[in-house]
Amino acid sequence: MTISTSRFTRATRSIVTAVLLVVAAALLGACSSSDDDASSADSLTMADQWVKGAPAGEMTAAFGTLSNSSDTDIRIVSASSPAAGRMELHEVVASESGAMTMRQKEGGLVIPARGTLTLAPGGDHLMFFDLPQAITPGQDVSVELRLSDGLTTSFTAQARDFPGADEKYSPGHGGDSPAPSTSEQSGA
Ligand SMILES: [Cu+2]
Repeated sequence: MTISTSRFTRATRSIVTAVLLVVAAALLGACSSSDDDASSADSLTMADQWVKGAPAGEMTAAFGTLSNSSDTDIRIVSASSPAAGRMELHEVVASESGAMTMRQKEGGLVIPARGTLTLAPGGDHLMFFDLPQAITPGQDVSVELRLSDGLTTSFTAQARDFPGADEKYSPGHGGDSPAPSTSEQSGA
């Protein structure tokens, strides 16, 4: 009797130990995979986003508020959209003559740790060039953002009619697109 009890206890103990090991392994696994998932792309969100409607062949821009929920700065290095021939990351600055012009933002768009970056007419924006088709109010436009760590994140913005955001375009210093500025000016 004593022997069988002891055997039973030993067996139970080893089963309990095995179960605990499995549970611990599962918890560790869950833990490490959730760490992997908490990437820069997951920490970046876009709110109140919209795109200015524009005719085919023209340029336009997307705006909104980018939020970074992580403890590290997030840098957007490029953007693309099926609605644009190509895209650039822009800022608006006052030229020597005092006119507001837009140009590529050197180093891209940075959303500070636990902070936000507002993209708005007259300020930073996601620039669309060479629209293959008109963007009409109410239409959904998807945009993909590429981050400095190589990850990407996407958002969809609705197009709206907007009379402003007509800053002239001055190709940025050191830019790779030496197009004559006259052909890049907004015709709106
Ligand atoms: Cu622009």
